[in-house]
Amino acid sequence: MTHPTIPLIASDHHLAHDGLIELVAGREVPCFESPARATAIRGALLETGAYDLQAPETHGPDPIAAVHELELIDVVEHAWTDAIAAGWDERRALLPDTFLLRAYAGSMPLDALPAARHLRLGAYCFDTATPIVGGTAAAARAAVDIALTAADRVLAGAPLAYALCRPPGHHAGRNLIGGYCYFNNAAIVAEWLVSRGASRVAILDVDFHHGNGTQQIFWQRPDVFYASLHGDPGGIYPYFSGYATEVGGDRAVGTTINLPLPPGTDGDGYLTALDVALDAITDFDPDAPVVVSLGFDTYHADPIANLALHTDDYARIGSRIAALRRPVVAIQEGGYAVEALGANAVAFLGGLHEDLGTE
Ligand code: SP5
Ligand code: ZN
Repeated sequence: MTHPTIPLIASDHHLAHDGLIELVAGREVPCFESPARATAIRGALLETGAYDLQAPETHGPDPIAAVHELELIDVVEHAWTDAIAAGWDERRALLPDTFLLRAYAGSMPLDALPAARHLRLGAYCFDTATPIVGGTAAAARAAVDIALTAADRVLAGAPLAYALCRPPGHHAGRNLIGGYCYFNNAAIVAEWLVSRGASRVAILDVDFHHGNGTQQIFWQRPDVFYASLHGDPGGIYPYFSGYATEVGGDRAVGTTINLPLPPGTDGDGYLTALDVALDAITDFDPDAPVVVSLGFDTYHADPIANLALHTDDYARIGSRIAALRRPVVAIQEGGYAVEALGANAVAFLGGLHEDLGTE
């Protein structure tokens, strides 16, 4: 059995999405989502000799607009330049400060917004941890192209391609940014696969956090299955979604499955829940590559999480996903224990690729 190299799609555009801070309970801290994360993963994968580093191909704005509202794209693209034009210091990252909550609107339509897009941020962003700097929009666009290029490689016959996306995407909704996410890379790939002729696409989300954005985007879509394993939102960000009772909208009941995990869940416990998700995907029977939203924040030493996975568990998770016997587009989401990210990516993708084989 031969093992050709695995496409590793990456670019340096993310490096300028830097200098970011976030507010955690009102305290300003360096953003956990840092350029060093991607640098570590890329270095470790290339060191194995098993990966073929490729630049993303430009896919233009249409695939993004197929998933996100134009007004949200406009805010991501222009909040920074509008803030600078208004005199804000360009050495500091931009965060929203006033949020348009459901409770603010009540039954009022409230459809007027400030012309300056930095002043609209709180109508589109749901947390204080999704900062914008000068390089953010270009990095977010590049991450989409990275994900779409990986999907193209799998459509062209590769059993596996890895998209080293930064910023991540699964918290971004149709008209919403948050959780370090601006454009939903995995959702854009799923919609891309549909546009390429798929009638059933499955997304498996193994990031530690619930992918609220992905779930929202496909809530009423019977043709896109969403399965997520994550820390129990009863105590874990994003708090307001990811409960087991959420199973899809009235037009898509059963095509969303949420598997919240208790604190301290280890590799064995994780694999038990993963099997539930994988069986559901097998039953759904996608006719396109499986889209994996891949986070390593399930790691025991992750600074913002509470599960207990170790590096060898990622190899087991990868080979269990390979047992689906379906091609995989793996899209990087979170994971903040920078010193372990490289080894965890090598373990996961190695286990997945080895057991996927090449037919
Ligand atoms: C893509 C992704 O993984 N996004 C996660 C966003 C999480 N942001 C909220 C972090 C809350 C951090 N709580 C810190 C506890 C520090 N000990
Ligand atoms: Zn996460």
